[in-house]
Amino acid sequence: MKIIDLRSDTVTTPTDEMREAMMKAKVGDDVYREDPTVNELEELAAFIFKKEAALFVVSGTMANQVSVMTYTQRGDEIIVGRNSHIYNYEVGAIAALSGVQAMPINDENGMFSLVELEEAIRPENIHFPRTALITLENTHNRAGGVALSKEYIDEVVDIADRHGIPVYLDGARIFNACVALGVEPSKMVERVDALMFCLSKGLGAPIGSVIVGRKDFIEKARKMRKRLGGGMRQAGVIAACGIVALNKMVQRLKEDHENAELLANELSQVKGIVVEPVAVRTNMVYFMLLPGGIDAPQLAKKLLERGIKISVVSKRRVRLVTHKDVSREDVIEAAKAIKEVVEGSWRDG
Ligand code: TLP
Repeated sequence: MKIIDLRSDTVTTPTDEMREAMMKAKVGDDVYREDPTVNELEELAAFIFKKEAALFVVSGTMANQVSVMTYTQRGDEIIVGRNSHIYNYEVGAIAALSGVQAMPINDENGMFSLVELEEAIRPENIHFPRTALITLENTHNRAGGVALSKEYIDEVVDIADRHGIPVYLDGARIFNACVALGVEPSKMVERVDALMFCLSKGLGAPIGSVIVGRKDFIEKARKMRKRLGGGMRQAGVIAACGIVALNKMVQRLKEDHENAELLANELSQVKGIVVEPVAVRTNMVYFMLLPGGIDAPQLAKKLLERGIKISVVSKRRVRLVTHKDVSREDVIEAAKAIKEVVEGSWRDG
């Protein structure tokens, strides 16, 4: 049976060009910094974002955690969005690994209220932890894959600067944001201290994320990566796919965005579904299933019987993600199947 997998863009498989690049990659021991392909990927990433240096890591989660470890000391506090990946989907790692606590603030549309942000920063007081870091996420996954503007990011940095606090961006899908908004990646992150982006999501590489920032920060992060057991050896074989991802796979993200828009439009006409609106859509569609009809786990089960995979976020909330391995036709087919199952459940119920 043909499978249409809309659970995540993490399910993408490497292109033929990536497989070829893997086979031909020049390699060395990256802990000695002797892997030419890893070095090339890191230099390319630093160049794209116009930052001093970069560090290749195995996953987005490792990138976020290495960065938090590098910026903080035990007992510090970091400001995170209530719906952010760092706070929700990393197994409590900021507490477990860095020994820091979270100050979660509202990020309903992917953005903090600037007033709330400034109030969340701890003043000097013998009782208080130090606010060591402010984290942002762009695109913001749980807020609907919404792309946040450079202007908003800069406003956050203005506040952070006033208090001398670094800003770190979880840019797992930063290229989606840049393509959707037509902004150069280096412009978008011009004022953040550091960021990470993922190669293994919409860009289609099988493994890997890259942290980008100042040279001294990246040097410390390299040591933290080693501490976590993330020092790799002949990693050029995977870095080679990352180079193809950066050179060849960024511009095509707009197809994913068009497919997501199409999906959102089709689903918004289905009885029993409320598609969540976003200011700037990228490659995600979140929707709610109204009480009275089928719920999200049941919908996932019924669709699976037809070869369609979706993400259940909660009992009535669903996420669909478009990516290079789903076509426009697949999206139309999935929307049709969802309509049949959901509207059918209202008739049957
Ligand atoms: N997100 C995954 C799941 O973990 C939810 C997905 O399917 O979307 N930052 C953001 C904003 C992310 O969305 C993700 C992955 C990560 C970090 C972590 O990346 P990985 O999975 O490589 O550790």
